[in-house]
Amino acid sequence: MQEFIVDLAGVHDAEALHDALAAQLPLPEHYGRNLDAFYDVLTEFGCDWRIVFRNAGPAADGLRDVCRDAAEGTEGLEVVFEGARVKPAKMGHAALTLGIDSSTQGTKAVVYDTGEGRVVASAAVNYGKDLTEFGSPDGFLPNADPLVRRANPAMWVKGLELVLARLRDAGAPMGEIAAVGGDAQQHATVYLAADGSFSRAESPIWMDSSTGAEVAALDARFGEALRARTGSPAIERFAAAQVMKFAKEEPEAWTRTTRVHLLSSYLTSVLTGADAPIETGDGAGMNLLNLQTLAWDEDICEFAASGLLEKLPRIHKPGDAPLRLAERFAEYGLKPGIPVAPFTGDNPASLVGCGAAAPGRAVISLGTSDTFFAAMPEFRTDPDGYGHVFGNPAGGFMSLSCFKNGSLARDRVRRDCGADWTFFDETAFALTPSGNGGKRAFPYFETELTPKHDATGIEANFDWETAAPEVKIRAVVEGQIANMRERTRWIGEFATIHVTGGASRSKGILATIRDIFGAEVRTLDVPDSAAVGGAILAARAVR
Ligand code: XUL
Repeated sequence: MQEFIVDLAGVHDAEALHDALAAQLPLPEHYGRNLDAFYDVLTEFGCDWRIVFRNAGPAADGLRDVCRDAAEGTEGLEVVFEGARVKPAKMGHAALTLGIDSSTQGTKAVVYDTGEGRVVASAAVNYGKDLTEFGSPDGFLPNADPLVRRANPAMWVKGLELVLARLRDAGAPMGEIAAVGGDAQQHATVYLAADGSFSRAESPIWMDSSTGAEVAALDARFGEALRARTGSPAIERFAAAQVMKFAKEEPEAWTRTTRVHLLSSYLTSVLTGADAPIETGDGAGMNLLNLQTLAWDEDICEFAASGLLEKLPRIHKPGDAPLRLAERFAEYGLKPGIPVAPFTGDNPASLVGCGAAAPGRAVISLGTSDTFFAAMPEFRTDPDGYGHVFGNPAGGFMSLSCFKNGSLARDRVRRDCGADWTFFDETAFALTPSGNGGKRAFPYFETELTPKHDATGIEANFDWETAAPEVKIRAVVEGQIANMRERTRWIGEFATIHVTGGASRSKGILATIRDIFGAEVRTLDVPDSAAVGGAILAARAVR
């Protein structure tokens, strides 16, 4: 591996930025001196590069995004920005809040100026690159069984602490932060013993599909009632099935367990130094919460595992008194005692962060999972049983359909085709007609949720091996979006669709969404929409 240290001190505009890049990195002679060209260089030549950027200021904001996207899609490329980004805050700003997003592959934090509606400082931690001691390159522990996806819960605590340290060390105005909020990947469960230690060393995450037998048992016992009460039919990655499997397979550890948290409520507990409640938005993704009464469903709890009801946290209802930040976070410059809004799930937080908390706006988030969601004026479930109803942290409900083969699947196809991201995002679509002459393909590299499908690889209605790369790429993207269209009809029709997440940079994907949904497509200028949603929810906790 070749390592490059690139010093960006004194770089205040694009011209100086590209001068610094060209002077300190082995860029090709024809380097185009723009961020797209830099992205192409990284993805083409960077597979054994480690680049450390020092002293990156606001002029490098676009560079960070490009590097993050390139590193996500290029095996062997590592890019580090030392410290964290801090934009100068305007004088006289309204309250600052902190939003923390604990996602599948890392933790992000933003300091948000609620008066200006803008992020003034941010930091990120990538589990695969920054916390190598946890041996989880993609945010979960490698397992021979592709159905098993688990993570060491201590990694999430470390991610939280490191992201706060990075913000502090970069000079973010920690002492001025008035409240903290945030979110976590949905459905991960954390198990605690009476002394606060982990009674289950490996937490199942949303990608886990190893609970088929438990889902069948829940379905046989409750059938349609489960969907009517909890907003979803029995689902592999939801807490009811996860807990049931654990209690059955490790009865002693289950007996030692006194508390079952979602990752969101566990991180809230860490921040408050107390046993935190579950927020209803994320709590709705457990198959345990009755969404009409917002109380735990006693029958389902009892059926899932004996004693579960007593092991679940209390439920936080809108209007409940805010929680408070624990003393120990003074170490990061934060003021102990400031309000902490209970963390929600990443999708409910994105709904808020994208400005879609009021009904009428649909959001497609293209990330590790692709999700389609919208605020819901009234409680309604998916008749086909694939979609979910979660709580809307702003009040009421939200619908959500989740597709597990998202960005990682697209990247795999790109690499199989030997294509760079420009080819994948644009050229392939310029070379092929909309509709691809009827050629469609579906990527099943992970077991799929919507619709249920084993991890069988590519399924195409044409000869995949001999087809041209551009045909394969359009076939997969059109396959993904057409499937999304079919599976989300129950959510409603939308004249405008907002697209967020890393892959929203792709012109080809945006055009495909426009053509297949027959809707106007708008990209959101909110790169960290979940963390921003957490910060907005924190601001509400102050009022
Ligand atoms: C939603 C889901 C995923 C995770 C990703 O139900 O499982 O979108 O929340 O973090």
